[in-house]
Amino acid sequence: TDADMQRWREYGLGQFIHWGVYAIPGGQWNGKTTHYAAEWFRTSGLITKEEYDNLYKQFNPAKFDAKKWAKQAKQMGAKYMIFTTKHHDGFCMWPSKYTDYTIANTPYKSDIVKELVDAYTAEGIDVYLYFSIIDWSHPGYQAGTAITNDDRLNWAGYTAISNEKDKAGYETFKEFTRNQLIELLTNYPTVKGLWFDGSWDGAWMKEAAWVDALGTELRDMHPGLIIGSRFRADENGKRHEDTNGDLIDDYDQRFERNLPNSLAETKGFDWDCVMTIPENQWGYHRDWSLTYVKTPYDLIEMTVKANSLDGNFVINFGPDGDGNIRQEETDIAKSIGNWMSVNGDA
Ligand code: FUL
Repeated sequence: TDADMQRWREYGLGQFIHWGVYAIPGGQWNGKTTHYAAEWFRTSGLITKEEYDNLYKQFNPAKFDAKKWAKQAKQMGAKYMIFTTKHHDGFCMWPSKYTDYTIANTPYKSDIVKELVDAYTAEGIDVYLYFSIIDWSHPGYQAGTAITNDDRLNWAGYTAISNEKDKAGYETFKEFTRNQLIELLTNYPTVKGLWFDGSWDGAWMKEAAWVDALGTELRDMHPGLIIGSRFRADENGKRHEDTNGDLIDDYDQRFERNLPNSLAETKGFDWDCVMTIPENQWGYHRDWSLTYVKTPYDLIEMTVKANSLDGNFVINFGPDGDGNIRQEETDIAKSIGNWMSVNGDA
């Protein structure tokens, strides 16, 4: 609704958190390091699928303290937080009843999504759920694909649904996705919105009408729900531009790590820009010396730029497998908070 979008427009600064089983290897396995994004570790070639798919049996973040994270985010000046409920690997940080590949079957057992929703809400920070359409763990999803360790960047490999068996598999995947989204909104009724990812998946793009209907269904069950533009993509990956004002999208996720330079470029859309601290690493990577690590000044400058062009800026954190936010991120959060407390509208 207008009131919800108005609230969204006034956030200014947000926090993203990428956390999942990929935090256990942290980009390294058997003495080898991947330079590619640590949250894509299942496809790094350094680990077999079997090894990766068993990692969750070790997930037991003893240091995880949702309240501590929420306090830190509050001090930083974040007004909203986006959390990875499920990344591309398909591992669910909540106890989904539609798959066994969830937090409930780890030694940790507790519902991490609930802990975070409660802790951030208590600090007055709005919570949004990141949800990946791509799900490498679902048999129906993979029916139409052939994801090997070699074709990790072959997007086309995600799209080919060439026979009836694949089609039937994809139908079960669509139903699974719908069930999980309904489950999330049912379990966490205070969340404000959904931040989607992976809609570049070719089969999903062909489902625009079904996706629109699902968007309407989700909005009907959760009044005021805000949905990011990556929920839907047409076959060219274009969204707002070609829908003639008939939008199911509330805001545009197009400017990921790529800030616009003028109001003309934003075309009046509501938008946010999500940003990593090191280059190209969203999940925890053990070795930050591999890339340039943004300074607090870099991030504040980007926040100012985004806000001046009517967008929100969202800084990503990647906690480790034990549930620690690394010292560098803690220090950056503190510096940004210092600036925000003087110059932000906190
Ligand atoms: C991308 C993903 O592939 C990355 O891993 C990350 O989640 C980023 C925010 O979106 O599409």
